[in-house]
Amino acid sequence: MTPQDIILIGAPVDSGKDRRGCLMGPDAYRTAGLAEALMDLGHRVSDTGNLTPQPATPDPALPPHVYAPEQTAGWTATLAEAAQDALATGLPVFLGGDHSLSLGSVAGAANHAAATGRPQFVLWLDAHSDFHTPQTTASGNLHGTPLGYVTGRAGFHGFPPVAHPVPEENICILGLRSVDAAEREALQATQIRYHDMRVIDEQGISRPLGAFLDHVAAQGGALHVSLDVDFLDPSFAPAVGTTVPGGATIREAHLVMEMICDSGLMTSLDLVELNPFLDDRGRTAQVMVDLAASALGRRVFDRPTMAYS
Ligand code: Z70
Ligand code: MN
Ligand code: MN
Ligand code: MN
Repeated sequence: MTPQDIILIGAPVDSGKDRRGCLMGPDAYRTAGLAEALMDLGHRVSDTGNLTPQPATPDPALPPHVYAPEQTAGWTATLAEAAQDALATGLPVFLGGDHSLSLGSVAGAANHAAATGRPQFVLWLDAHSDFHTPQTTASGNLHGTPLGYVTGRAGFHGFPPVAHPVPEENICILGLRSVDAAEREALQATQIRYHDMRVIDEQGISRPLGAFLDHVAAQGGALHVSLDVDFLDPSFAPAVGTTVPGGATIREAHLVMEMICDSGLMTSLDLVELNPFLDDRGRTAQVMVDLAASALGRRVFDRPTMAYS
């Protein structure tokens, strides 16, 4: 692929759930050689280091069981700004950090897209739908809410207002196998394209993904990709707090990344939920680095670009 200006942004967000360790994620990606892998592909790579969250105050309108909302609200403001700034000069890769970082990264990407007159699209690769609001979450863990936030669902008291909500029909979720009842009900009332593991088993992963990429291309969209470690099967990506068996294989995940690369549509990327404290000799960090490299041009052989659907 043509060389890109890739901006690595350390986002050691650990406030989206009460199990700690994702704060070590950015350094695990650095240790696993992410920058070097992308430079080997011919890209120009810079690393901004790790961000720190803005101060924020708790909002009494939030349900009391919501965990560490002021930290996540502060991160959201910081990351939205960072995303918008970075997109002006390159392709940001957010080194998480738990999935609550995507409240900010996606909101900021949508702001940039709106400023440049392009529609924003989001590909969500995850075992979970992360479509809760602070009102519907039973766990109180805000890493289960980013898609609720960026689509403009109500109830995010004390969080930055979402200037440019991502339209439901611009979102595709792949890999679902753990969806709470409240999320399922809410999701089914939306235009979001959601595909569980059954669909992937029956149709293959390239069919729903290819249809979505063709749709993004037809609309001239900007594509944010959010890769949760738990999209992958825990047998080879064990470094995650919420392991859900039956996830994507290495081969499926690489195919997804290669198709994203071939589409030429990806404008920003999150790598989230890596908990290095739970890893096995760095193997999950290494898998995530390899997947990012596939999304950004690593190939066994080149193939002609084609439409998928
Ligand atoms: C559950 C909740 C979740 C990620 C776990 C799980 C949410 N739906 N999200 N891991 N990335 O607690 O709301
Ligand atoms: Mn997630
Ligand atoms: Mn998940
Ligand atoms: Mn998780």
